[in-house]
Amino acid sequence: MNLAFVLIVLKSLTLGAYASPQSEYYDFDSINTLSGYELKSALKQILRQTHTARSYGSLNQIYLESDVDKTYENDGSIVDMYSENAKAPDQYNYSKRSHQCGNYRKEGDCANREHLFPQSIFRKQSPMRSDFFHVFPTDGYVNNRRGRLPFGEVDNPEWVSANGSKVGTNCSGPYRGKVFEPIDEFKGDIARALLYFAIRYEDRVANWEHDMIDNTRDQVYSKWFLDILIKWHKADPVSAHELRRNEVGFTYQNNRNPLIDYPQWVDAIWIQGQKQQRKRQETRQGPKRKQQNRQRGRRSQRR
Ligand SMILES: [Ca+2]
Ligand SMILES: [Ca+2]
Repeated sequence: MNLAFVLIVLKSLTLGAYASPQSEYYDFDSINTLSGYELKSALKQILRQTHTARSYGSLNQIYLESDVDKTYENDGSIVDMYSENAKAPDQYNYSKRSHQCGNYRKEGDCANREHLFPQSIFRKQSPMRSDFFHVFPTDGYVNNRRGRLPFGEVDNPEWVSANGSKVGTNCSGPYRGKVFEPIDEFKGDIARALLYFAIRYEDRVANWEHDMIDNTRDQVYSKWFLDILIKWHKADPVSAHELRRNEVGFTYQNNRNPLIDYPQWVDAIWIQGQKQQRKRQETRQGPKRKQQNRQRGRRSQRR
């Protein structure tokens, strides 16, 4: 092992300004000492202050740059997470000119804009509706099959798309509702996009209704769903396609997905955040529980 390699490893282990060339975007003086949901709220401020909301229509234009396939077949078609076949030729493709819906009756007819966080939940409001980092080009028919289902894991699918995306009852964790499971190649991409959404819009979720969310500003997502997202984030690390998309997104709407830049922030926010909350709860419950135990003890002595 040479010295240069050791130095690179040491740098990549620090949370600070050396971990990524995008470090200038983040105000490390204000976030270096933070963890848990304080880090999340500090990042939210940065994402909000730098975000230039673009029109919903212009997404279709930027996709021709941001989502062109330079990673899988490298054939200039649009990467669609609901039809891309990461390990074999695609069954159908959307080219630069022909990708926009249109009517569709089956897979492969046309592509439209998929809100990974369903737009019906936030009543199509701005800037969520046109936020590049959670709205992706996908096949219209598969998009419609997903509808507003949560993402999840399915072992007994009632429907499977051409690339292997599934619809069926969730089998991961306690939730037993119907879910949509993307292929493994895109599980991390989708998790990081949804976790971005939870940072950027943490102050908007209080009154929204959906099984995915718990309506708190801190955790944002329900425990069962958060567990799946963190699992997917770890199993499918940041890809070259995501790195490229994040750079194009930055030139497009002037903010970034921090979890693509610093994947370790998923743990720093949600794992640490949950730990800190448990600790606070135990501290609060501490004296009360002691009192309850004492009362129980006295009662049993009287008997
Ligand atoms: Ca392709
Ligand atoms: Ca991936």
